[in-house]
Amino acid sequence: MFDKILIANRGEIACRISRTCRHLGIRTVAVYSDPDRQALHVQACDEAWPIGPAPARESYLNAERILEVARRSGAQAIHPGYGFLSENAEFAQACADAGIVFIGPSPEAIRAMGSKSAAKAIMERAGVPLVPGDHGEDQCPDRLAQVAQEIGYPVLIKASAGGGGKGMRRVDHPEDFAAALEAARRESAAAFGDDRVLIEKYLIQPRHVEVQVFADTHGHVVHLFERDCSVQRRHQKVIEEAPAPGLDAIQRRQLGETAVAAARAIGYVGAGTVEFIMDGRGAFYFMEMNTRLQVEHPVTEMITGLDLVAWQLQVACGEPLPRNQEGIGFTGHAFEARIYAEDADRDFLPATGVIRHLRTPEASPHVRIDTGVGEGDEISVHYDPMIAKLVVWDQDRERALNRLRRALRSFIVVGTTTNVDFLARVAVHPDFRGARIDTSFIEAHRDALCPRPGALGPAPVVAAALHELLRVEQDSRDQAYHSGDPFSPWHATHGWQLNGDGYRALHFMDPSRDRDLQVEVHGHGEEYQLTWAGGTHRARGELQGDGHLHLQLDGIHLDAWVLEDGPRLTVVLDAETHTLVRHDPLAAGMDDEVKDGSLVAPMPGMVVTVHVGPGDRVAEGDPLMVLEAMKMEYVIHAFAPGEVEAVYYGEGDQVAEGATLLALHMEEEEQ
Ligand code: MV4
Repeated sequence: MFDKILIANRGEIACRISRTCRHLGIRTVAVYSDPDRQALHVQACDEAWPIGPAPARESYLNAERILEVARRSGAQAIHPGYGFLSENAEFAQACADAGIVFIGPSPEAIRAMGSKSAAKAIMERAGVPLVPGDHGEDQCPDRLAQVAQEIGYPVLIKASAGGGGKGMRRVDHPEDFAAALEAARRESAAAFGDDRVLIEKYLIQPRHVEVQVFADTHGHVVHLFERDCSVQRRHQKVIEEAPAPGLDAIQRRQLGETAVAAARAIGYVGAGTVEFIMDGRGAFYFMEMNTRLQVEHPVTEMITGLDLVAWQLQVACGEPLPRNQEGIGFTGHAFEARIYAEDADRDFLPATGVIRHLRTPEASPHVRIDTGVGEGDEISVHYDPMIAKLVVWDQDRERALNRLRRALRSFIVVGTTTNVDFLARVAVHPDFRGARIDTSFIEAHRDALCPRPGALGPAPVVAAALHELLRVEQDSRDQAYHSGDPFSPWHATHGWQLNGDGYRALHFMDPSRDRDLQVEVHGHGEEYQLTWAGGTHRARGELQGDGHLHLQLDGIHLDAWVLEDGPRLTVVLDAETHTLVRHDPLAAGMDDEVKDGSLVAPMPGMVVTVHVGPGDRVAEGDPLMVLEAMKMEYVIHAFAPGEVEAVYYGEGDQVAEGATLLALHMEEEEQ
């Protein structure tokens, strides 16, 4: 077994790999970019080496620097994790050339699976079922149109060098085929430098079911059952589960054996994932093979009880697989929810920020949290905005899903926007609970999963008000205790006044509803009476130091979390997160975020397309500019009809959140 391994990654996967290495007594070398100097993965490893500035292409993708660190630190192997260099055949080759073991498949296997059409041709020869279609040997438009006719519409035109949904076009009618083919070719050439395409029968609302496979250097190949990853958004997995619901033993065995055949077909070594799409009848077809450990591997580990990173290290050492197929079973059901810094209510815009508070559910044999960030860490634009993976297991799907819901309720992040509420809404959705899932799930249930904020109920307002009132009481008690005159009436906080019943006013803003809340407080000993537009309510509570608030609202006992981040109060109640902002009348006038007539960047990113120039007339909703951040694109639209006065950034420019991008002279309102 290795003595020392360099982990060429960051965040949760780097922490996760270091855990297994520690269990196996293997020393670990971390690499870090400048902003990651204090990161958890650096603290988790035995030594840590700087590899460059923040941008990934100058740090975690800096193959030469990483190899140099491996040589100088004496690491015998490099584990790439996922993403970054994990599927880079040149890097795998460079490791081999440097006599350093690359924990993963051979460069040849990575290359073979890198081209969609080449992979499909190999799989076809191995008898792996493919979606009816053509793999693009002959790129003649007439030939491709004939293939589309033969397989029947709707068809899908896919870029051979594409992946992750990029360069795909659905065509429903023959008369649209030629134009769609041209457009798909142009897009593919622009995105991948290769305009070859393949044509397939379009499967309506398929499921994404993938099989974990493992192969060693002695010819043994096994599968570790399947995962269902159908709940995706823009080809980004959101919640994964194992095993796939609704499969019978025969389907499960067929899937596993087919995936093993696929791995054998390319002489695969190491951990791999064979991805299939499955139609409503349960027929499944090879989609692609990933030659790395997947983000969602923990759900497989939870149902099999196996450590897949340990297997990777053993295989890379030339050891045989620890189990044969008969020795691999599974029990129960597991889910993984990916907790991201993103705003589900703003089309999943990536969010950034510093994590002020991070509260996670208690870990147990049922609940596992893989994370690479802690309080004080920044979620930046440079890397994937993943905060953590919440993984749960129980004896069956129903119980596991209930655990997921409970765990999401006590997963609290303050300091950046997260998708936790969105995940909780997926977990409670009746179709998800009923395992009525496919790749269209999120779009099909968008309104339920990303509801417009409803009316703000009394509980979050009462929780915020009690937090303020109890904090004032606590501070006054502290002051009285430390003052020379603890019983002075100046320390009283119950609002009593000489003539009449004292009362105070609390002023909050509710930014998601653009509302002001004036709460009138009548304090009577332990109990308060709170009045605002939401009515009058009796309230009392006990505030713990960590923000946990046990409250009684009109006699009903509730538990809430109220966490402060400057003037912002994050109130978490019954799996819903509310942000209220304490209004400080002394604070300088809040500048409007959007200066009239100008459009600001909603997030940091890079300008990829500018559609307009000064003098152009635009209608409301016209696309003006496209920004890219975290591998996704966001269109900036005209918020009103008018004329473009100025464009302040061009294609390729980096912009900070809040940067003014364009100035728009709005048409005068009709009188
Ligand atoms: C398909 C398909 C329907 N029919 N192929 C999306 C990206 C890549 N993984 C392949 N994808 C698809 N290929 C045929 N012939 C539907 C998808 C698809 C999809 C597949 C898996 C997971 C999520 C998806 C979301 C949209 C479309």
